[in-house]
Amino acid sequence: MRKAIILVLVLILLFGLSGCAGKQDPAGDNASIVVGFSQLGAESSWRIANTASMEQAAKEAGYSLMMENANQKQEKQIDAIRSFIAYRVDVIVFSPIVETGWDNVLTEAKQAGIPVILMDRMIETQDDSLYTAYIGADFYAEGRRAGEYLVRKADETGADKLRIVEICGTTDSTPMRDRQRGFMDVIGQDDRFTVIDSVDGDFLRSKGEECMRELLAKYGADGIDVIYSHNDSMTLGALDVLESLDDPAAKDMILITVDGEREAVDALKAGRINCVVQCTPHLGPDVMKLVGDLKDGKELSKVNHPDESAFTDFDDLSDPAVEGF
Ligand code: GYE
Repeated sequence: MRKAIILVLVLILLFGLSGCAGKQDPAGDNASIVVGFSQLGAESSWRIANTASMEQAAKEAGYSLMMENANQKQEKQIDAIRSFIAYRVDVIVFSPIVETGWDNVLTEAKQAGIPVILMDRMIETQDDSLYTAYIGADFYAEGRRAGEYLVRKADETGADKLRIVEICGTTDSTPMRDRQRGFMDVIGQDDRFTVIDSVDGDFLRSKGEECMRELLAKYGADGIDVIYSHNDSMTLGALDVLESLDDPAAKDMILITVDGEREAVDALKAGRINCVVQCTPHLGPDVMKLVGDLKDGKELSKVNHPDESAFTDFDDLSDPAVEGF
């Protein structure tokens, strides 16, 4: 009899404890999964929303996220990845600031048997086995969308000579390279369009402002018809400068931007920007899904792109679906 009572007590205790553990940790064994995440910086609203998305999604999935922010320095990202390897995290997720220079550190991760997911930006390498999967936008398609908008604008307004200035994102980063390539592939052979200058704005609002000042000093507002800027932060910086001028030519410029943050979409609605090509920063849930698939031993598709489109002044901008992040 005593034995039976003890057994019942032990069972109650065991079930009680596991019940408690279940309540405190709804994700169960996910909590033991450590994801090392090297974010490249905090250069734009896109990046800040992307970091928040990663943090939120990791929390919801119940994974432990070990995050390092590299403040736009490749060496810092390499150090962070090395520290994740030393810590023996389960998965490394990173957003490479530029495309080249990763082979050594990723070979170290591979030798340590730690899978690597590239988030947002790509790397250039001869050895595709250095990363397990890529999740991020199709930047080439984004560049094409920007070009297609401009072609339509020229068709509809009958413009036959448009002088374009391009404000580029971080040199040698995937979005910079591919947004440029996609755009040029659409407009490059059409003689209505000439890119008169292409400058580096490093994806920063302050630099967008600086670039605009320099471009205006060089060409004057009436020497520029179109601004194609690789992200909203730089566009908004350029717009601040344009709007501080009391010059109708500055107001007439066609502005094409990429990302889709709220301030840019609001500026589109207010008629101050003409086209916003979307690029979603909300990649966290998809990244955590890949981490889960890895944990379950599933095969991952190598390249994963979210669905994206563009908002333009040809659209019905009162549609509630037209909103920024
Ligand atoms: O467009 C820009 C950010 O890599 C897609 O980086 C990202 C880009 C984004 O700084 O705003």
